[in-house]
Amino acid sequence: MGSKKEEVRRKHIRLHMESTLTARDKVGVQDFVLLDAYTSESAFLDNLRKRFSQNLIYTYIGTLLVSVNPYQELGIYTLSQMELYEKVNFFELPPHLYAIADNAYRMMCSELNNHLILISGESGAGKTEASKKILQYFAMICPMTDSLQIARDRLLLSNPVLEAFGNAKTCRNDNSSRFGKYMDIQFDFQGIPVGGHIISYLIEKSRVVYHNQGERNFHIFYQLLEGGEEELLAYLGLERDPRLYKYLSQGHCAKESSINDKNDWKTISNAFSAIDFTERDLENLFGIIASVLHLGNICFGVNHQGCATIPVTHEIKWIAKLLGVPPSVLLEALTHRKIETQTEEVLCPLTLELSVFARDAMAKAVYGRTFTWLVNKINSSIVNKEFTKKTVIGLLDIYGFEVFDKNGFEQFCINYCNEKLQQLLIESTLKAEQAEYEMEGIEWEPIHYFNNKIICDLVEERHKGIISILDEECIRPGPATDLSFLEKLEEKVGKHAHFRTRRLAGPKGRKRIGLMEFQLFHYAGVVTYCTKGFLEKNNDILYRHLKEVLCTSKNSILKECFLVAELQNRRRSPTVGTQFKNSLNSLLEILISKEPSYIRCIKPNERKEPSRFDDFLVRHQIKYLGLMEHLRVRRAGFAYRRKYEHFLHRYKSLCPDTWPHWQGPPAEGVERLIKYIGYKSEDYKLGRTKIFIRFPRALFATEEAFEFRKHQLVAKIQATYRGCL
Ligand code: AOV
Ligand code: MG
Repeated sequence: MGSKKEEVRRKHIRLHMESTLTARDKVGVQDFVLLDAYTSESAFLDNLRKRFSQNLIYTYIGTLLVSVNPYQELGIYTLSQMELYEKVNFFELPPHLYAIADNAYRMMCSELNNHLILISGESGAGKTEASKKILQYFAMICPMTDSLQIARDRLLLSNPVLEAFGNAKTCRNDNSSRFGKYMDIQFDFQGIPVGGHIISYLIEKSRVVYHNQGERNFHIFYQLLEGGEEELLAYLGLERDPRLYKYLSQGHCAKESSINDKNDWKTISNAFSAIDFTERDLENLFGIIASVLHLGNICFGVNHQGCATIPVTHEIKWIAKLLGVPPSVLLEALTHRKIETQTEEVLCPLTLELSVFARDAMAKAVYGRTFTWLVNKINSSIVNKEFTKKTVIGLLDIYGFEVFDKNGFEQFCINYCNEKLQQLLIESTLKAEQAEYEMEGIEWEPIHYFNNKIICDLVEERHKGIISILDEECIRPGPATDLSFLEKLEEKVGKHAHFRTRRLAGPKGRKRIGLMEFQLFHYAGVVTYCTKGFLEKNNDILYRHLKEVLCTSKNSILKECFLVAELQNRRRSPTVGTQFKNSLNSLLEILISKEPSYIRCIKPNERKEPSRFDDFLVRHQIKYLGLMEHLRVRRAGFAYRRKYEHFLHRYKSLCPDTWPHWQGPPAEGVERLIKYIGYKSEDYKLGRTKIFIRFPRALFATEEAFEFRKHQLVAKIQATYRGCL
């Protein structure tokens, strides 16, 4: 393997030393910094297209990796590819995810600090796939002991389980993440992966009870029906055909050719046993999943007083059995509400509409809390408490920016989350770059970029932002509605440059915004949101009566999810919007504290097809991802930087003054060395602690010279050795 690896490296370096147009014409440049017309968006797009057509999906901008979803297996994630990238410098091999992963890992090992790989891009751009591949890379490449193999396997197997419960087919992605996931991979001082920890963010609960045409509910429902053993389905009272369940069939695509539910069921069944789920856990877990399906099939009737009834109790019986609650109490809680007066509790019958609402709220609450339980359970299986001295690499894989024909509260939250990440990326890359030049005393002219803080503020600012306005409407006494919320928005943020409602609609002929809609001018484009359901989803109310029933459940998972203490606490819990805002701000604190690497994913076409590169779509993403600004910063600045000691240590053999030893200060040694090998003055700058190299080409040349020299030296040593014999 060693010599093959050397050969590939050298071939690569030689290829990129080539400045002939023919070579570039064919495969483009591997680093956008090398583009001659680096300020031209068209040149950027051309380069990306050229490489994509050669199945070269990765390109660097300095150390940031741009990835284009190939929508096909390219054979670039094999074990031999992993070995190729192991312990190799960034620029010595073609761009790859593995290079980013390896670099973060080596830095973590040598500097003993925490790292982060931040993957972003819109829905379907390839974030989840990238994060899985990085995890696999660490699992295969890092050193391992027998006793820690279990920890590694659990880490890998937690993925399919979480995807089954947290991912679903949407119009944009057949395996769309419907929750945010931040995972710390923990390493010991030797760089052995010893465990992990996952934090999940806002699962899209509403999907349990409703999804759009062409979409599906969470994968797990279909996997259970398709793959579950006969006895299991009989125990759960389920039929195999998903079309028999109302919660599964609204999208009219329960069976999807790109998804193999049966195989996926096998994968998660194996995973469950590896991550310590007992028979009892699974019985309870699938009891809950089945109950949700039964809940969806409850048919309500109306009695002559206009109140809801449940004429057929088939489903109620099954739910009661699976959740361990008395059927009569459950039936009552689904059709009545308890109203507390000062002296007594009164049962008040619900209308049909309110009963449906109560039923759906129960399904969402049960699923949402079970998902949280699942994450906790996985954490208890993968966290390693024995190792106190740990460093971590964090992996963030969160739902990407989304625009559908109809966008609701969920898209509002998802897109707000993407605004926050964009802000982090802009601030940390552009600001960090600037700070480093300043610290090193290197002159530099700041590059202007769009700072989306203004949009984040519009959404989250205390007392003034959209979330605060929504919260105010949710607690306001009196009849607040989705329309009154919209009116409040108009009143309070109507004049904001990134907000528009129907009253401020554009010139005639432009598509008008509907009665219940508002638009946000996101960094990634304009999105029209329908306020219908905003209040209800933000409030996320589960009637007390139903909560009481769930608190008495004999299902041990539900017992952990619904605690009696919650009933005693009369304080209003924070709204969904505010909780999400707070959890995002904590996430940002976690991210900021780590050394980041960035992967920006691009979706090449809307049809999920291989080899199709839609210029318009890609250009749009280049724009909003801020890739041109990033490139300009990199170009105006310096593509590579090395500490004097490291640079000297590697290349000292190239100069008689520094070889075999340099006794003076490293900075002086580097200066002698680069003068000797002929760096031009415009190629580099010398900072306080580092050498900054403007273009990778200079470094490639040095690397090539180093390789040549190494072989010379080896040959010399061998000759001397032979002479001695
Ligand atoms: P996402 O995570 O960015 O969307 P995924 O990672 O789920 O997108 O990718 C979508 C689909 O594209 C995958 O299911 C694969 O079929 C294909 N794909 C992505 N990356 C690759 C790759 N490197 N090689 C081959 N196929 C790939 V979302 O979760 O919707 O924001 O919420
Ligand atoms: Mg995803």
